[in-house]
Amino acid sequence: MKQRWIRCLAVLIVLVLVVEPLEEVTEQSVQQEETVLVFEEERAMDYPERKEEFASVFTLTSGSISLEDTVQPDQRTLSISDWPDQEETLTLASDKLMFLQGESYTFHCYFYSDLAESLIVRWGDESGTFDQSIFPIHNGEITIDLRYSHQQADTYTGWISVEVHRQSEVASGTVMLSEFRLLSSKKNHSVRINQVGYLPLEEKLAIFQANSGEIFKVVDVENEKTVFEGPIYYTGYNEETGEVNGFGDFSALTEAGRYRIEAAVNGQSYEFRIDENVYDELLGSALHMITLQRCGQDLSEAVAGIFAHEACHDDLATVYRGGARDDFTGGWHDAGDYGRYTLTTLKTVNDLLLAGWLFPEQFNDQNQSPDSGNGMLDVLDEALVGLKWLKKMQIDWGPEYTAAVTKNFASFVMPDQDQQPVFILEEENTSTAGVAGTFALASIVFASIDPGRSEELLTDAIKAYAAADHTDHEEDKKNPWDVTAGDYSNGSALDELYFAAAALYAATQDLQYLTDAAEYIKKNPDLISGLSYHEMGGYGSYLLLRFAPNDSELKKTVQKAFYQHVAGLIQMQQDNGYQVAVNGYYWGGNMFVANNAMLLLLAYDLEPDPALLHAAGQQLAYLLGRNSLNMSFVTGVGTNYPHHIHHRITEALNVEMAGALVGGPDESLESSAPPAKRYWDESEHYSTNEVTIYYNSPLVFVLAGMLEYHS
Ligand code: 9MR
Ligand code: ZN
Repeated sequence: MKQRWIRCLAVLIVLVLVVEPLEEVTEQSVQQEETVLVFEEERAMDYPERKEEFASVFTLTSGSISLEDTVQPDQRTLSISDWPDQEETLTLASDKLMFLQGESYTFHCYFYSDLAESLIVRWGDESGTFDQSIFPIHNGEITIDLRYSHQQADTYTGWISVEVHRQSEVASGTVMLSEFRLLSSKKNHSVRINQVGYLPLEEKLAIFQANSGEIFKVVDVENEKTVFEGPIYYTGYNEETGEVNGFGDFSALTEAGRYRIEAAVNGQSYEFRIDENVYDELLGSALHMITLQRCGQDLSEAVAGIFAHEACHDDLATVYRGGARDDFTGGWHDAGDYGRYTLTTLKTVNDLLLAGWLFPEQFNDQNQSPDSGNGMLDVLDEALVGLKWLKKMQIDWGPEYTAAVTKNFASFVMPDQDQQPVFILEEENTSTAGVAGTFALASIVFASIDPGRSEELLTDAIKAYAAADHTDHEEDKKNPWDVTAGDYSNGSALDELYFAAAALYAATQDLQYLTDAAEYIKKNPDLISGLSYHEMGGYGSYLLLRFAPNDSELKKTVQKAFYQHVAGLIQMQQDNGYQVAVNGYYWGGNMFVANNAMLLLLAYDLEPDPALLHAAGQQLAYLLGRNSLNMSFVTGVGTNYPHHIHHRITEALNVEMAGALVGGPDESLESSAPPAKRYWDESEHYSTNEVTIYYNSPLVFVLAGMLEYHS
């Protein structure tokens, strides 16, 4: 926390604003707010640092005018010794304000001067002035209550300025301003929180998106009582969102209940809950989303409800090269399309296996997945769907085919209506090495549950590993010319090979695999942390750190790099206005937010440092609504969530599905909005609004981990 304070003190542009959250702003309510919220004596003592910043939020431009500028908490005095040119003006301006469309703002200020003729207050943004008002002052004082109604689109670079014009006869004297307030007219919901809610013991942060005063309060919505008050720590201008962000910490509030947050101009947050069970239902629906992606089996109404359909893609498929026909049914539809891809299936299986292995308690009778009657946890049962298909995709002597796709994406029909023939695309090193890792991991997870299966998995893993060409294949195999289905690029197979070697070591304790793993790391030290379909090193590192002997050089190397990487994530998070470690805003970026959370939890599993757990929770909070879009990126949960996902089944049926994580903002989309806000809840925007099995699988892991570690 200390670190955060220091960071906050460094913030330059801070304007204290006060909100009137419950009613329209009138002069009377302005008066009330002044005494109630910000400038009460005790407040000043509680938050002295913020007070110092207060009057300095207006930047002064004075040209050739000689003056002394005294800044006090709620007062600014300009003692002017020489104002040579009457044409020249003194300007106080505050920028980086956020004006929201349809919102009204009131600027309040007390002003005294013995040399000013008039004041001009302007509102504007980088494109120019929106509105301006002139106040004659002529040697005296004035209290300004100026209202401005913002009808343009939201602005991220708004400003307000006060221009002082000199009287003709006087060239020296005083200008004094105090009681600055900027008030918003109505209650908006711009305080950002995790809309799904918080576990009682979770670290709880709210994010503020405008210069907005010193404190926030948490109100119990049952009785409208304020149950918590805390300071807002400003983190400065956030280029990604175009906002001045700050955060408030209300972790100390642990009592179950329904709450909202209120703060100055920011208004308030949506209602949220604090409860032990806030994530239970979501964990169920996030896993069930993957169940609903199953291919090649009847999904009965009992299992799938309105999403029920008959077995799809259940004919024999044709191996693209060679033309052999065989049974490649099963697995999951990847995403909004009906393709089935090895790499994304591997990632999904890994995440489900790890969730079931590390957090078995969280999956007992918890969700609506079908019971295969094998006595297995539902999450492992779901992993088996992927594993069985991966086995079908393995060529006898070890290599793994890469995809089962139709030549063109299906039209927007239910999967059992998609009659195009399925083709099996060529084996590839990344897929083969990846499947070796995943099968080896599965053999460990199933060792005590189903020893027979575990042994088989290990045999197939060893076979795949032996078949994987142990060189780095940089170039990807692209789809054949006549196949326009999804094309997952991978790059290097080194990370899959590293994962495979680590997992095989963990499964067999054969030291040769450790030696191999060390070789791969040597070739590329950066491969230790990935948890995606194209970078699988993180799975390997977790297994190595868990199973390799302490005196192994490799373990020491990996440990250092791995913990450096997670420390970097925590740093990235603390430097971000939304307290989220986000590597960028691009197609499927939310997967990386979820993966970062997963990696932090894996690190926490190995070394229970609370900072790791807190950081993981902040990632989840971002996904569930605490972001600049004020949007839960998971369908059906929170207050404001996507309604138009890119997903053939839901589009064909014209219904919504719960528990699916969308891709999130994509800065490559053309827009004047800042990168973090380039998101559209429209089904044709597949880069922002598609859902996939492998965005959801880390979400399943993270929800289960949060529940496990906070109970
Ligand atoms: O091909 C897409 C790739 O460039 C993206 O980085 C990736 C993000 O997850 O998604 C790929 O696109 C789709 C794939 O080709 C077919 N299934 C759905 C995928 C997700 O939108
Ligand atoms: Zn299918």
